[in-house]
Amino acid sequence: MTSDIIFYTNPMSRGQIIRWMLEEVGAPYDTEILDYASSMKSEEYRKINPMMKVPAIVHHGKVVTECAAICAYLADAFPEAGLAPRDDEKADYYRWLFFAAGPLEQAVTNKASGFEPTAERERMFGYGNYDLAVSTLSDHLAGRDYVCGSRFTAADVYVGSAVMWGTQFGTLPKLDNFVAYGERLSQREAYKRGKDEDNQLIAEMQAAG
Ligand SMILES: N[C@@H](CCC(=O)N[C@@H](CS)C(=O)NCC(=O)O)C(=O)O
Repeated sequence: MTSDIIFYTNPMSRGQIIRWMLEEVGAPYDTEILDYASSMKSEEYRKINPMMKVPAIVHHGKVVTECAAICAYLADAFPEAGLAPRDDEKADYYRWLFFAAGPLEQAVTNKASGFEPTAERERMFGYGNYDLAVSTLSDHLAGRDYVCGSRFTAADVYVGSAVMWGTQFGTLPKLDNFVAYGERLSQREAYKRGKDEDNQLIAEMQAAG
């Protein structure tokens, strides 16, 4: 181990979000690649994440799991990167970070799994219905470059990943606001570095069979 951060991931996972965030932060990190069937289910890893899922980070001996939490944690832990919210950005930052991790993710994964609540049941689902959750985020992005307005923050790594992932895989509609936001974010050098690294790891894994 050569750095203060250990990053547990698989290149074909939500770990891509955290690699992007780590690249944005610019702090050195050691990567541990876990295999879905074996090392992710090992006793050793279960001590880090009892959910047996990636990603996770260990920083100064503390474990952080959940992509949205890791993004917010890293923004706070490395303030020099300027990705934590200013006071006037906190309302949007927390609101949309939690919106994407909760209601939006549930709306997307439920729909992709072929499940949608009946109109009578919508009130007990945090997202109400898929169309409402999607249009609510799209409307927020209208006329602004980033979640908090004109400045990129850690919230954009998480919300942006959800938007880019969803529009790419067809679980979110290619609305103009989503497409423009995704194009803006994908120009970032840290995003490209993270993507290149994960793509290279995927190619190596596939070559190794
Ligand atoms: N809520 C978690 C989701 C993590 C998650 O579901 N990761 C998937 C990969 S994208 C995983 O590790 N799946 C392995 C499994 O459940 O066996 C987060 O935001 O980090």
